Amino acid sequence: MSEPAEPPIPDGLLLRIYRVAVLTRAVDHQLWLLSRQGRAGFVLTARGHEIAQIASAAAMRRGHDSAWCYYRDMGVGIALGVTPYEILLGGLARGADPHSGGRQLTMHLSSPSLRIGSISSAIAAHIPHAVGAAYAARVRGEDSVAMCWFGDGAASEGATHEAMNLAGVHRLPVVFLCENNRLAISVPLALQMPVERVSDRASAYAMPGESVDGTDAEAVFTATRAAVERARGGGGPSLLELRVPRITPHSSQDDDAYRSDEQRAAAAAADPLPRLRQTLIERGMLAVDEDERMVREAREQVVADEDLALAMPEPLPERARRWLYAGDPPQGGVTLPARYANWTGVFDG
Ligand SMILES: Cc1ncc(C[n+]2csc(CCOP(=O)(O)OP(=O)(O)O)c2C)c(N)n1
Ligand SMILES: [Mg+2]
Repeated sequence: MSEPAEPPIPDGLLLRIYRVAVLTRAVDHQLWLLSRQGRAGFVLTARGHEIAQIASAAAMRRGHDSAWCYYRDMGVGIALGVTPYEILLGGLARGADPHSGGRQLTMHLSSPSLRIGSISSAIAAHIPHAVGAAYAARVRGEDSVAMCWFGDGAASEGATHEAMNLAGVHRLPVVFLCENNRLAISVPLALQMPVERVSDRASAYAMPGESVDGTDAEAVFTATRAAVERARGGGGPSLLELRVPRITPHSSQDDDAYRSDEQRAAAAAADPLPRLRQTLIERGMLAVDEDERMVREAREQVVADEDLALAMPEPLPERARRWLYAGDPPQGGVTLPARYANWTGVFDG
């Protein structure tokens, strides 16, 4: 019997992924400028990881499945509906930042309404949380899937193995997505693990493992969709490795001196955005002038958001200890600029 045919990629999805990637890149660019101006304190961005993040997030059910991200997952956040304005409020440490009230580093999202779990600065700490969410879905009889993104460095942490082991034992509905850029700050992959592929580890937890080119939007979406469907249908967890370049230094506080010029150039040459742009142009899904307009509009949108965010007050000192304990309600909701009235990220047809 032949394998059932893979369902086609929904119409227009690649273009929506690209649009969100362009916007993510515009936020990324602006945050680096703000850090160089001394306005944003500590900046970590997604450059090079965007397509892997957005195309995988596009395979989940927004607001139904839960998302467990790490600090580099700006593309996941924007794909799920976090606005650039909110990311800038956080990056500029403004009191109105809905995710942490301006008391966290950039990209430490936390959104109950979007079902995005609180991002942890301690790497891999969120991986057991994702497995807990999957267990909770099982107990409650829900068909939601827990999506968990992390880096290759996080894959070397003990919590990762414990979490994957538990997910494998109970066949929980969780998809593990390792964004493998082969660096943990300055430590190369070969000093973190004795295997070449993070996905090789899947068999130890009795789950399918697949290594995917994380710069290929179609490959990422298709592999993630299969893993999400497997999880939702009771088939248990999966481990996907998304191979990506890290185009920037680890953070704004890092001089990247541990890489050679050739290594940095190779990372820049693997940029997934020009690749997807070229695919869309070749298939007649995007015209060059439309692309230029999209890039310009994204920049304008982000600069306008930056102006608004800069005008917002810093957090009140007397709120410094708030939100630390249960029963301490979050600061009031953020007022979004009108342009975000119908904003739903990559799911916006
Ligand atoms: C438990 C813990 N150990 C060390 C650190 C310091 N640290 C911050 S990011 C990072 C590297 C993580 O690398 P990886 O998981 O590959 O993610 P990437 O930044 O490459 O996307 C380290 C070691 C930390 N935050 N938490
Ligand atoms: Mg890494």
